Amino acid sequence: MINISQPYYLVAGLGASGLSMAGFLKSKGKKVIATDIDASRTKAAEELNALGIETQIGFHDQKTFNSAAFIVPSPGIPLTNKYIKTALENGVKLSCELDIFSTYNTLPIIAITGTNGKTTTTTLIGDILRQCGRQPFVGGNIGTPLIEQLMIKKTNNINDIIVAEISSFQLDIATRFKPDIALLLNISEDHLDRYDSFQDYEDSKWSIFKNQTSEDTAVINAGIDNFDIKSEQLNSNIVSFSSRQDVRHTLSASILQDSIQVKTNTIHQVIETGGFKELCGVHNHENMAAAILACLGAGCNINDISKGLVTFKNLPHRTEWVRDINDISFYNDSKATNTDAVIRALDCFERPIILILGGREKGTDFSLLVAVVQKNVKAIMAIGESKGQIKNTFETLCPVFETRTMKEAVNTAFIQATNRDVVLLSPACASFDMYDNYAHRGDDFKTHVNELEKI
Ligand code: UMA
Repeated sequence: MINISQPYYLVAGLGASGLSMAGFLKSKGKKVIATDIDASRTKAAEELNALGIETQIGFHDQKTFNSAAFIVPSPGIPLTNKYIKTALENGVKLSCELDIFSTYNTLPIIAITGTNGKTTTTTLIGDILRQCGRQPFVGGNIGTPLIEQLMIKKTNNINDIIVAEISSFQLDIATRFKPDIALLLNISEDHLDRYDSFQDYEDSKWSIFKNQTSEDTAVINAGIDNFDIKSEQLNSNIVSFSSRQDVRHTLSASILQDSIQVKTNTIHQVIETGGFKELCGVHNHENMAAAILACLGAGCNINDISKGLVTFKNLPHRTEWVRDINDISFYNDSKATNTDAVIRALDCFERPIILILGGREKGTDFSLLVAVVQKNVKAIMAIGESKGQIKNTFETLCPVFETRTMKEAVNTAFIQATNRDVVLLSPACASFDMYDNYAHRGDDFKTHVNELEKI
């Protein structure tokens, strides 16, 4: 029987984020109750029970929500959730990871948001900072909750800066989050199953700057729609980058065909991009430009930054080369869960592409891919729940094969491929119809590619 006589924090959702949060709040002497709708989360519950935290697992109880002092929802639970909505209507207060983190954190923060490239840029900034002799904590939406940094024992805590990947879900309910340096990489259609309109999603992304003052830095892609209007409303010190030649704003970094030109008050440097195999395509050069400007803002010198760029190893599942068989190259881009990410991956190749596309769509408009498919996709292997939709959209442009499994998709792609083709898994969809997550999907792709026999 849950004891609701004392004021308590209700932590809703016991994934990575909720689990850390419940433990942290308890360590701060708060009364905490934790709940998860999934009955299989018993291990998480046992962990919390051992800390003296009461749990409700396998169900949510409206009474427990209504009687809380604060609800701390996991980022994956929208505020339209009926238990949360009713409790808020009854006057219960909302809190969240970013606000609680902001209350206790004392380190400078570099925060990265955008629709695509967040994880690559976050990792790149972490690597460059290490090259510059800093000790970053790299976390947030990338996987390790920020709260974990607050739980590191003082004696072991060597971190001197936070590098945080931030999602729109996290930003939506944050009120106090104030990064010293905030990056907005790009905005394109995504998560339209969660937002009422694209404008709501855009507003969420721009809100990363809302608490910044002129002491703080905003690193923004000036090629983003409405950049001029939106950036004028900010109090931040703005530095911008762009690969588009038509932007009016004075840029601190311009992305040209084979180089990035960095121009600040003190620096005028040209960084050649031709040799960066791990970061192919214009989108990755934009990520590099953003990372360079953020690291300059954090006090790194340009030579150390250049060294960090050269030694950078990208993460798996992001246009990751898997194998060549008879000049046919296989790439795993399972992390591409929206159409813009697919456009970016296709941009890396000048060779004909056989594209493996599909999965669980999120309000996805596949017609956004028509132009790029017309340009250099020679066949599509459609997988998952959205395969019918994919066939309808593309069958007049190129052959579309509806395949039942990843193995069938890989094998059929291999049969269709001729020399110099690229077989690219870049699904534009979430993986949850067939897999636990995008990494599981990417690993499955790699397994079947590695099983292919040379002809
Ligand atoms: N749950 C309930 N009630 C509900 C719905 C869900 O109890 O009504 C429970 C589920 O049963 C589950 C838990 O909530 O146990 C899941 O919470 P969550 O989806 O927030 O997942 P976490 O494991 O806490 O992971 C979250 C981020 N997830 C999302 O934003 C969806 C992770 O980002 C992040 O790495 C992690 O916190 C640490 O900060 C992932 C993600 O997909 C990578 N992010 C989206 C993206 O990048 O597009 C935004």
